[in-house]
Amino acid sequence: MKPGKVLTLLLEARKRGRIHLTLIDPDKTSPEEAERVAKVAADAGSTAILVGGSLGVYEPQLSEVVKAAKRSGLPVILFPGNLNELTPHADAVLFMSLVNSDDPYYVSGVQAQAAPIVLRMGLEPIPTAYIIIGYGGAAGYIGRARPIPYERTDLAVAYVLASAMMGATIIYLEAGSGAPAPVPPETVRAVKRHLDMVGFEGLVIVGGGINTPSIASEIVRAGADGIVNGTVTEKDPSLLYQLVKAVKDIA
Ligand code: 1GP
Repeated sequence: MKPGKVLTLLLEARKRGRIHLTLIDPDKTSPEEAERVAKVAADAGSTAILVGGSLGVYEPQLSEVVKAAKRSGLPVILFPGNLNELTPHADAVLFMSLVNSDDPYYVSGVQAQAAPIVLRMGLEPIPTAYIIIGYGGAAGYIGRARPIPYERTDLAVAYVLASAMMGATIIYLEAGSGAPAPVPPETVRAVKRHLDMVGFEGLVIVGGGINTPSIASEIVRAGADGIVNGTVTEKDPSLLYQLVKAVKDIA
């Protein structure tokens, strides 16, 4: 599949530096709040807005949040927890397979349900492998993941390599929203080293529990192309300034 507009934009942004993604959960954020947060994100230098959540999202509210976030001028990418999280108002969708789920529904079942809808909506699908490590949070629980233990870098590498070999363009390493510990930097380092061996040309994005500039910078130094911030965005969007800076300061 030829890279679409939004994926191209992310890949181009990566050539200039690291990527920062601001996550807005429509279950916890009103459209007014989403507009405010997205504007702060744009001003802080975040690369794009992700919109999605694991629970409580329904389409009319999702569409309003997406439309509001788009007023920031940043691309808005859906980060769906299920079939109910699609709207034609977004610019693209992380078309994800939860690779280490024990339930085939989350690996390829919901994708078959979603594909014709994504096509009809004219949404750009960004092929994404979603791999849950450690804590897992709501995404891990709902998605029936068998989270890879934090210390089992070898298992993370195996899932990542398989994802690259199956054609993922984004590999999203997820510790779970609000994770007490993020994906370990050594895992990110090992993942990156192995992806280089197979000539992976996509992006490694890391999320979950990256709550401080020093953790963000450590993860990016380990080789992540970008990070995602959800919880801190909900608590205090002004923290995005330091987080984006920490990410972009790394060459
Ligand atoms: C969750 O990776 C994202 O899916 C972000 O996690 O809420 O912990 O920032 P946090």
